[in-house]
Order: sequence, then C-alpha cells, then structure tokens
Amino acid sequence: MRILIAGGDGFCGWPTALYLSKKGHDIAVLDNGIRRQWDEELHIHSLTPIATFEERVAAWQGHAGGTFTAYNVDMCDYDALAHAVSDFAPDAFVHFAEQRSAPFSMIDREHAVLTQTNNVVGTLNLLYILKEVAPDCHLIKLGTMGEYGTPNIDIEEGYITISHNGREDTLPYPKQPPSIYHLSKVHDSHNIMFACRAWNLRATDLNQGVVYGVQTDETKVETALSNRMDYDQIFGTALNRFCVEAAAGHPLTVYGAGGQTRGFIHIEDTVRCIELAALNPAKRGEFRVFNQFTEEFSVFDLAKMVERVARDLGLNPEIQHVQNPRVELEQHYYHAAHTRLLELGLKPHLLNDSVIRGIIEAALAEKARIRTDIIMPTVTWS
Ligand code: NAD
Ligand code: USQ
Repeated sequence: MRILIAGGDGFCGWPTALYLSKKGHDIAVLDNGIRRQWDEELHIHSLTPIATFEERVAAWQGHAGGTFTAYNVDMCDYDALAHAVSDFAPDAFVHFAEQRSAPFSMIDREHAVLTQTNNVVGTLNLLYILKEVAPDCHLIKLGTMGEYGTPNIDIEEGYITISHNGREDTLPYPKQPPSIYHLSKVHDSHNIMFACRAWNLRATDLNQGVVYGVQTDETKVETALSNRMDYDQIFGTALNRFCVEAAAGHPLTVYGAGGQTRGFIHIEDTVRCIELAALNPAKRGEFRVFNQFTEEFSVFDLAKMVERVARDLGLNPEIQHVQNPRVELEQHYYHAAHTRLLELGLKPHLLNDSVIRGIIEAALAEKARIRTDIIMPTVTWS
C-alpha cells in the first residue's frame, strides 16, 4: 500500500512509519517540526537523544522495504498539504499530526487557541483535500479515549444504542472531554463524521489510550533511528513518567488520590493497530471508531507496579500524592469496550514487570540527561 503518515516525526508516527516501511509498504512521512519547536520554547527535551527529521529519514533509507519519502509540510497550509497528497497519492492517510498534550492546551488562552486551531484546521483542510483530490483514500485519524471522559456507565466503541420515549437509535457516544486538547479531538471527530456522511469519504477514528514504552524493533536498528521519550510535566505521560522518576530518584508523581483509570497501550501495539486499520479499510461513507488500548489501570496501581519493579532493580522509589493540577474525578467507574482491533487480529503486548523494567532501564541509560526541574506540574486547570 501507499501510506502517508502525518506527524511522522513524532513519538507514535516515527515508529509507525518504520514498521510499515519494513513491511514493504511505500511510505511518506509528513511533519512540519512544530513539536521540536515547542520543546525549545518550553525548555523541555526528549530524554533519548533524537536525530533531526532529515537525518533519521536518511538513516532509514537503507532499511526501507518500499519507497520512503518525506514532506516538510504544515497541515494548516492547505496548498502545501494538497500538493503532498496529490504528489504521493496515498491509499491511506494516517493522521498523527496534532498538538497532543492536555497540559500544553491548558497553559493559557494562547496555547488553547493554538491547540484547537492547529488540530481542527489541519484536519478540516485534510478533509477538503480528500474530498477534492483523493476521495477513495482511507483516513486513519488518531483520536483519544479521553473524548469520552469518565461516565458512570460502560464506554462503547464510538456509538451507543439508546431507547428514548419508545423509540431506539444508535447514536454517537456522549463526549465529556477533560481538557481543551481533548476537546479538539471531539471537534475533529464530528467534522470527520460529517465528511463521511456528506462527501462519502471513508475514515477510521482510533480513540487511543495513553501510550507507554519507547523503542520498537525498528527504532532500535541504529541510534539515528531512536524514538523520543517524553517525561516532562507537559508532554510526559503517566507510566513513562513514573519510570523516569524512579530512575532519577524523584518521587513518583501520582496526581491526587490516583484512582484515575485510563486505557493504556504499548507503542509496539500502536504501530500494529495502524497496520490493521490500513489493511482493513472503512467502506466509502463509513465513519468507524475503534477504541485503541489494551488494558485499563488506575494511575496509583501503575505507580505501585513501578515502585515494586524499581525496588527489584535496587532503586529506592517512593510514591507522592501531588496536589492534582487537573479538574478530573479521582475515583470513578471505568469500563471501556475495546474488541474491534482484537477482532481484526491484534495480539496485545500486555504490561508486565519486564516491560516496566525495560522502560526504567531506558531511562537509567540516559540518567545524566534527566532534568528533575521539568517534572513537577505547574500548569493547572482552574
Ligand atoms: P508527538 O507530539 O510526539 O508527535 C506529533 C507530531 O505531529 C510532531 O512531530 C509534530 O511536529 C507534528 N505536527 C503537529 N502539528 C502539525 C501540523 N500542523 N503539521 C504538521 N505536523 C504537525 O505526539 P504523539 O505522542 O506521537 O501523538 C501522535 C497522535 O496520537 C496525536 O494526534 C495524539 O493526540 C494521539 N495520541 C497520542 C497518545 C500518547 O500517549 N502519546 C495517546 C492517544 C492519542
Ligand atoms: N497523571 C498522574 N501523574 C502524572 C501524570 C499524569 O497522576 O505524573 C494522571 C493524570 O492526572 C490523568 C492520567 O494520569 O488522570 C493520564 O494523564 P497523562 O498525562 O498520562 O495522559 P493524558 O493527559 O490523558 O494525555 C495522554 C496523551 C494524549 C492522549 C491521551 C490518551 O498526551 O495525547 O490523547 O493520553 S487518554 O488519556 O486516553 O485520553
């Protein structure tokens, strides 16, 4: 297949591009480098040193199974994006290219507007381009489990059947997103659903949970291919942060009570889910939704697991209940369906001690680069 991966320089996009390339697909990676710019502006960094976009693309050329090309394009630049889509003519367009941090979106009004403009306009541009240039191309869009929030009933995969006043319908599942960032994903979902209905496009919205892990088989091939590892208060996410904190001798930062339960997925499974979605495309006019995670954990339970594995490694971790910077439920019901990717053949890499040990060891290997001053949360919701 010809697969264009937007956000191909990022944490999820880069390993996905390499994995699909190794499988023999013709791949184009598209990115405008904005994430690297945000890191500089916020004085944060990837714990693992990462090559420039140009260097890592060049480093992969010798390993690629099919063609491997790059576009330095902003999703919000309609003409440049239209040119890339016409030029590459993808069968599938995988869209990772968004501002993806909830805390970033809550810094202030400017960051909220930047997040929603970047994400919603980029996706809307793409929908018009698909309509006009590539109506048969399958859009595979990264959404988020956070779109649903934490309702007191089971979460379904995109849709729920409701009986009301004696009538029944299957409708989009209610959305209660917990940040301006998560809201941008809800807006995207609505726009994509409309485009499928009105313009007969085909799309899969992948409501992904929190991703953990760092490297994949492909990013380990040489150091120039290394994937990024975020641990700061803005872009770092729960499990990876706890592992870096344990390696640094910093308290494990459980926000509030820690009963916040989320869906989690290993980066090795993220890349396989994209492959499964691409190989099994949505039908023309179909807007399908898959919940892309493999297991549910509360953040306190994750911290306990990291604490135990870190002790086995001779470290001396402690769990700290930090005042919660977010407005969110800290104890709640959580049970979300996630069968559709399993039905397509996903074989999950489940979390265990050895996976956690691997993430802590990856952090220990870069211990000298860990900056404890960027760990504690300062961005608050209220
Ligand atoms: P990332 O920040 O590492 O990568 C995103 C990439 O997109 C960056 O390289 C950035 O430069 C690029 N980008 C952003 N805006 C762009 C634009 N306008 N034009 C071109 N390129 C642009 O993020 P990630 O962790 O790889 O996340 C990728 C996607 O997956 C996001 O949409 C995110 O919402 C979703 N997701 C991530 C996680 C997670 O835990 N990391 C979980 C669920 C969903
Ligand atoms: N949390 C802690 N301690 C920390 C960091 C986070 O207790 O040090 C808690 C948060 O309060 C929250 C939960 O862990 O309750 C998850 O937070 P997170 O920062 O790990 O993840 P989140 O903000 O939800 O965002 C991440 C990605 C985002 C993606 C989302 C998937 O950054 O791109 O959309 O995970 S989901 O959570 O399913 O919406």
